[in-house]
Amino acid sequence: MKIAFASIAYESLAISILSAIAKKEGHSVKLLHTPTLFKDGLTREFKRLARFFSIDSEIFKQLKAYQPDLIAFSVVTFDYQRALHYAEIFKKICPDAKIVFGGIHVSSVPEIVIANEFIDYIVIGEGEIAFREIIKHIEKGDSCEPIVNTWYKSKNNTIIKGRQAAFIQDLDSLPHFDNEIWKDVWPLNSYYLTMTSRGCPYNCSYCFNHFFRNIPEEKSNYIRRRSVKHVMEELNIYKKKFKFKVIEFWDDIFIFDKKWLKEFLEAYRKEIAIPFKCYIHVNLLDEDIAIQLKDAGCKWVDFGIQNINEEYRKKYLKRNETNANIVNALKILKKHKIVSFADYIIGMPGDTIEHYEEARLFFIENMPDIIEPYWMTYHPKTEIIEKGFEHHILNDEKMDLVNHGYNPHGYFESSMASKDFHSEYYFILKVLPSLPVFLRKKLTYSVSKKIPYPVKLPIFVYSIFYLAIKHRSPRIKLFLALYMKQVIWILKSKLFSKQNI
Ligand code: B12
Ligand code: SF4
Repeated sequence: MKIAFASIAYESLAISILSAIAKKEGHSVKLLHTPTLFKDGLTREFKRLARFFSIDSEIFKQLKAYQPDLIAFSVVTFDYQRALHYAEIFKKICPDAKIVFGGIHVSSVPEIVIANEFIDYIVIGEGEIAFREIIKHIEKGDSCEPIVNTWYKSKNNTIIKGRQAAFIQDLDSLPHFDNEIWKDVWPLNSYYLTMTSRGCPYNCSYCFNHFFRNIPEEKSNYIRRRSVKHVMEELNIYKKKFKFKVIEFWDDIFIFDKKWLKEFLEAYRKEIAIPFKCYIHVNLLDEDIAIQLKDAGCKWVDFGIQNINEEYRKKYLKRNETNANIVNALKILKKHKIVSFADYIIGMPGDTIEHYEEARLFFIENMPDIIEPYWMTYHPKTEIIEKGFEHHILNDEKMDLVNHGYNPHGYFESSMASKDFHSEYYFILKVLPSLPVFLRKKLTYSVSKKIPYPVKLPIFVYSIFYLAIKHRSPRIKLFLALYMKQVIWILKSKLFSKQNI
């Protein structure tokens, strides 16, 4: 069977694993990648540049030439509307091809996604087994058998719903990610993305984990990890192939399970020894772990603070760490010279200017290397939605927009709850770590308010680049490498397709 994977903007590990499965079963696989440069959420949107670098018509031509039997999309809420746009056009180009949607957004609002007439199958929860079964189902023809973790439309347009199976317990039973599929469009020689585990031991109210963990009808462990051997095998294969310079482990919490971590980091130090970044939780970090991370090559860690007010954090965000835990983690990281990125959500329901003042003063005393403010985004089926309603930020109409993916806040757009102080504190938190110590106290809310936008913008951009260069941030390298690679690839595709006309 011929399978096309549609990707928008980013490398996706879901596509990598599904592609590996399809190839293992002998199917032919093609990536249809739309880079959407300058409207990918990584930069501000620049409409003209985005139009210039669009390769939609080339993608449509490639699709027409390939004529797949199945076209697969993996979507988060952020790109759901864009995915629908492409799926509708793809179906017109290849009316006989089946279209399948999977991913976090689909798993949170399946009834909304299946309602699109051009979508044939949707997958809820984990997709590896379902994907194999969908391929078989298409090969068989008009069977009406339910498919595990899948909803599909039968010939008379009724929706057949399969049972929600237990989570895959043995992650080693899965093949390695098929990274080859990205080699033309993603800078694999500079940045390598992977995951060693699935699930998170925590349950924050704004995160997908708390609904995703409850999807299966059967009881099964949500938190699972690949064996050290399985991960090392993958890293060794791709290290040789791509010679990447940085690895980012995207596990929700990389440092859970001390025993596994120790074994892994020892093997990693001996066999891979490439600088890496990972995600931690301050409650799990101790001196022992920091030393092991550092010895193995960990240069950067990222963790969530999200709101500095302990009571708010506990009640609204369901995060139980104390500020003392945060201070302790920052001290350990500083001592072992591991760069700390602290995530902070701006514009949460019911947050107050006093919380931000508390945060400003806290950071002046306990400064992470980089503070990453993110605008609050409500994602379907997350618990924080209740608080959005309570604080009159959300209502049924707005919730409907959220569920349909019309709330796409990238890194630079303010959220629907924005009050004027939110933008000021977004600016303050972003630039604070880049200021000389004596200036930090001076950047108060009232000072920030007086700085005009044309002055603020260069300070903001300077801070991003200054801190990125100072701490050799892997993201900025990825960003530059990605844009360079994709621009070259786009120009080549345009040239190549013109020659073919
Ligand atoms: C790595 C990562 C990124 C990376 C890479 C993104 C990518 N597209 O892979 C980067 C930094 C670019 C990123 C950016 C963003 N991210 Co992000 N990211 C993640 C993270 C940590 C891991 C994703 C991953 O690779 N998982 C591993 C794969 C194997 O799992 P999976 O995607 O769930 O796929 C499985 C199933 O869902 C299913 N499946 C998925 N797709 C398909 C398709 C088919 C056809 C089938 C059959 C099955 C199937 O099968 C897969 C295997 O079992 C997740 C959290 C998490 N733990 O999943 C957040 C997460 C996906 N990100 C999130 C968000 C909000 C964002 C941003 C919007 C942030 C922002 N403000 O800009 C952007 C959006 C970018 C985008 N368009 O994807 C949210 C999404 C919530 C939502 N409802 O949409 C998540 C869930 C985290 C959270 N807070 O809850 N992210
Ligand atoms: S710790 Fe991070 S990944 Fe885990 S539930 Fe909270 S926000 Fe989600």
